[in-house]
This record gives sequence, C-alpha cells and structure tokens, in this order.
Amino acid sequence: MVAEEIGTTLSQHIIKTQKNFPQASGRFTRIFNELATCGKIISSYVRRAGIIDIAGKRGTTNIQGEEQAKLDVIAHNIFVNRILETGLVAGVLSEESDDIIEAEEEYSRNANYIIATDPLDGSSNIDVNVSVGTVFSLLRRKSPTGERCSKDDFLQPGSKQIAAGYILYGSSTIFTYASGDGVFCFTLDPTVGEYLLSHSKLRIAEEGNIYSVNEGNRKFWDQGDQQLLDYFQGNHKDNDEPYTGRYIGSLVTDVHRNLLKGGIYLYPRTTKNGKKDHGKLRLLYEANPLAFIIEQAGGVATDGQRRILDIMPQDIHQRVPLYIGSKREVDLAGKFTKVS
Ligand code: AHM
Ligand code: MG
Repeated sequence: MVAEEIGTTLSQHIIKTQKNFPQASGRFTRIFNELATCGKIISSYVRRAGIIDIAGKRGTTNIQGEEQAKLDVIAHNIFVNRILETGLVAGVLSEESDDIIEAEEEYSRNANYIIATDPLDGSSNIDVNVSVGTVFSLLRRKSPTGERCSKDDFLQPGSKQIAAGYILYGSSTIFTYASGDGVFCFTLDPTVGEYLLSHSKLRIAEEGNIYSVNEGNRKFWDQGDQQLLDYFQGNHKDNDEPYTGRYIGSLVTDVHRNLLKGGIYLYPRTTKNGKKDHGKLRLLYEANPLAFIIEQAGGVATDGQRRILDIMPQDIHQRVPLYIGSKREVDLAGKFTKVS
C-alpha cells in the first residue's frame, strides 16, 4: 500500500474507482455502500453472540411461541431486506432460502442487478467464537429490467460476475472485494465506524506451504485426493517435505488466510452418504465469489479439473468440489484428481 492510500475508506475507494468508468451510473457505489452497512450490522451481532440470545438452534421457540432465530437467519434477513430495498437489486439468492427472493414491485422497476449470498458462512463456528463470514456475488440479471426475475437469472457462469466479495468477522472485521481491477481489503476501524484500506491489489503467492482440508473425510475421498493428501503430508514418492495443515472449517477464514499466506483449500467430493456427491460447497454463493477473488489475486480455483468460473450452473443450490488457492498447489491437485 502506498503512503497516500493510508486512511482511504471503502466508500472513497469505490467512488474513486467508479470514476474510471464513464458509463458508471452510481448504482454500483450504492450497492456497495449497502453491502458495507450489512457487514457492519452483522458484525455487531456476531460480536455479541455470547451475550444476547442469538446462538440458539432453529426449531426452538421463545416464550411467545415464536421460532428462535439463529444468527445465520438474522444475517439472512438483514442482508436480503437491506439489499432489496436499494431498488437496484431485483432478486437475492441466499443459502438460507430454498427459492430466490424477489424485490417487491415498487423496488424492482429499475433493478438490473442480482446478488447471490451466503449471509453467514461457517455459522456452526459461532457458538465457539471462531471466525465466520458473509460471501456475496454480484451479477447483472439476464431478464429485462422491470420484469419479474427468476431462478434462471442466477444460472450464469461465475465468469459473468461483476464483483464478488466477503466480509470476514474475525479478530477484526474485514471487507474484501474484487471487481475486475484486483483485490482490495478494508478493515473496519471500530473507533471511527469505517472500513479503512488495509490491502491494495493483493496477490496470492504462486506457491504456498499450507493445505486446508477436513482430513476426517479422507476415507470417503477418491484415490487421487487421498494421494494428494499423502503428497502434502510428505508421504509421497515425489515429496517427503510435509506442508503445514491449517483447517478452521470456515471457508471464508481458510481462504482469507491462504490468500495472505499462500496455500490451498480443498473440499473434494465424497461418498459420505453411500454414493459419490459433489462435495459440500455451493457453486453460486461460495465457490464462484471466492474463485473470482482468488483469480484476481493471481491464484486458481477448480473443481479438480474445470475452472470454477467456467461451470454453467444447472441449479441455484448446486454443490461443487473446490480446490482453491496458490497456482502451484491447485495445478498439482488437478494432476492427482485426474487419475481418480
Ligand atoms: P455452511 O455454509 O453451512 O456454513 O457450510 C460451509 C462450511 C464452510 O465454511 C467450511 O469450509 C465447510 O462448511 C466445513 O465443512 P466440514 O465441517 O464438513 O469440514
Ligand atoms: Mg456456507
């Protein structure tokens, strides 16, 4: 970061970058301001998770017989309501809702964007004070502005994303985004209530020495994935130097660490439920936005063979195996998964 960038706020930065696009209408800036606000509000809930009664499981009821909200449902409601009320977003696809949520007619007349989100990824970690995050993917709708949007609007490959980002609620709250001109991180300064630029045009190392994976699933993996793990652990004929294992179980946090330090995160397909699945992670609001960011930082993201951003989705909640991070390790993973 150069000296004159120090102290730059997220909104200053977005306004400045949007000035480079003569056709920019200010809509992008307004959506980003709202995303930033959602992050601040969700962050304030996350920070109080042990104090206020929001860590309960869904399915329990409060004294009025109402269902108790879990923090990921709270995050979903904050995110969806605020984003749709901008009048610029025609529909939101959220991990917390089976169907897409359309904007009310009064808000959708001029809305030409759509957003896919995991409002609180890794939320099973909340009860034990481990970092979680909000992930978002911004796309242009396919259907004409003014009409009702549908699931089909969301069935676009990740390469069509206009922007993507995540808000990480860790030891500090970090807003990271990419929109075609590199990756930028802004750290929320609680003393001024603003996100301040902390990493500019972030690049991921071409090779790293961290692997992040849930090794407990090993026996359910394809042979190639098991051999890849042997490679990382130094139990392979081509490599007797072990990597470092780091797995938080919170995708945003694991990917963020590897973005800064270099390495690979993987969630391979498994046979956990008796037949081969597609792993756990969702293409549209987990894999795509993170792949967009990692690629713009110089890294790679695949499903083992295909570039994540080239996959044409068939379903809004489609799952996909994910290998994401430094180029060397993800390319290497491709060699191992090919033989499976
Ligand atoms: P979630 O969206 O329900 O939180 O699930 C996604 C999370 C990721 O953050 C994390 O990397 C992964 O699930 C962990 O899964 P596992 O517990 O199987 O290792
Ligand atoms: Mg998730």
